[in-house]
Amino acid sequence: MLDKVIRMVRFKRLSYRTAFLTIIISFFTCCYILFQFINSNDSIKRFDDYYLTPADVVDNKIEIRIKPDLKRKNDIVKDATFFTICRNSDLDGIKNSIESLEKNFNKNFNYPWIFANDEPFTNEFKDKISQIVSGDVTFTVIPKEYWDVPKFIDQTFLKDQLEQFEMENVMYGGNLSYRKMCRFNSGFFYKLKALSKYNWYWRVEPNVKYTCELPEDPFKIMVDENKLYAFVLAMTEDKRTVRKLWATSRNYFENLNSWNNTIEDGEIYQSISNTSLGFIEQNTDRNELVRGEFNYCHYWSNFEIGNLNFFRGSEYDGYFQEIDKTGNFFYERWGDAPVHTIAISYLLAPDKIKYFDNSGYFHENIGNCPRDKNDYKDLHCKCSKHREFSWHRHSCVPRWFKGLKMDLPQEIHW
Ligand SMILES: Nc1nc2c(ncn2[C@@H]2O[C@H](COP(=O)(O)OP(=O)(O)O)[C@@H](O)[C@H]2O)c(=O)[nH]1
Ligand SMILES: [Mg+2]
Repeated sequence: MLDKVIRMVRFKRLSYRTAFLTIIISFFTCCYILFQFINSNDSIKRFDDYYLTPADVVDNKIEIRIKPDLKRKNDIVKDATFFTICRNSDLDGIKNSIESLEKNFNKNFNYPWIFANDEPFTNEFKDKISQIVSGDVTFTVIPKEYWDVPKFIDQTFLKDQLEQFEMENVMYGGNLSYRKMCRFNSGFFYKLKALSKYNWYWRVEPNVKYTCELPEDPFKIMVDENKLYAFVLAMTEDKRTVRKLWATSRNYFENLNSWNNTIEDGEIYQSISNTSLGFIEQNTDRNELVRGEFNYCHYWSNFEIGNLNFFRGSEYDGYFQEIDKTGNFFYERWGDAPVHTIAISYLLAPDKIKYFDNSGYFHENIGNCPRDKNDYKDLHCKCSKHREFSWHRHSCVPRWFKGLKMDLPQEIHW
């Protein structure tokens, strides 16, 4: 009898131990399954990593969030990306831009997106953006060497200039960070490590709208048509911000070995082949190309699709480095749009430049809205035709067609 009791107690102890072990194992198994489930739902993997750090910069922290299960089309352009520079405070504005671009284009193509900022993006920014982009996303901090006021700048003169520009009511006249941004977009964005494996960028700013469907892939169009730069809108720059830009730029380009132009300033001339100077040297009133006269027209750079290797090349980058030495990105307020435009006009023939019509693209209230009612309907546009700017009298788009001898769109009689 005693024997029987002892055996029962032993057996029960064994059962308690087994039960205890079973509960522990089940608990950890459940945790593991739950973890896997949450992760698969999120489908975003996170890499906090310092990588590809070049020797000359110290703080280009890059974070990439990959969508591992993404199945992309075969005929996309592999080395193309959206590119945005913005601040943490631009979160709502950039969300609007992303949502309209994803809805009207990228949901079918899943191109990646690179975000750059002069200070680290907050977790809130990164998390919210990762949720609404359909492709992989990279966040990078702009190295100080690409952003800060360089040592050769005369701080006292700069302060006076900011006050002077402010007094003259120049837009962003007294704003130092705007100048840093314009200088970065002129001479540094294409050097970012986060962009190093790409050859094509499509610039997107906060608070822009894509109001029509884009059925065709603009990156693919660029590659197939052998283009290097694309624009949607063009207008004239405030002369006060680029007082010395034209003379400085001409001096650089016309001293390049390859440049041998014999036309005198003030002469009316035919387009010089291999340039698209006809766009910016065209006289505004008479529609003639007048040597040496800058009409202040520029491709509006808040939208641009460009070939990064063009910008990385020695002709463009050499140009930037030369004009940067004047300090006039700071003392004046040289914008990246006229800087890009002047370089493109000197370095690219008209057939390398693409004008995207019927894109439905809007920056704030100015944009391009299809004029033809069938296009408007077929592309499911939601833009106001009254705000269509391309053929407005202040637009430089007509001058681009005229100056570069391009065929006007069918319905336009200019
Ligand atoms: N990170 C960062 N981005 C900036 C700064 N200033 C402007 N930007 C970005 O630069 C681009 C142009 O600026 P925006 O204010 O839209 O200029 P506007 O279009 O000329 O009126 C936008 O993508 C802005 O988000 C800045 O100080 N820091
Ligand atoms: Mg803007």
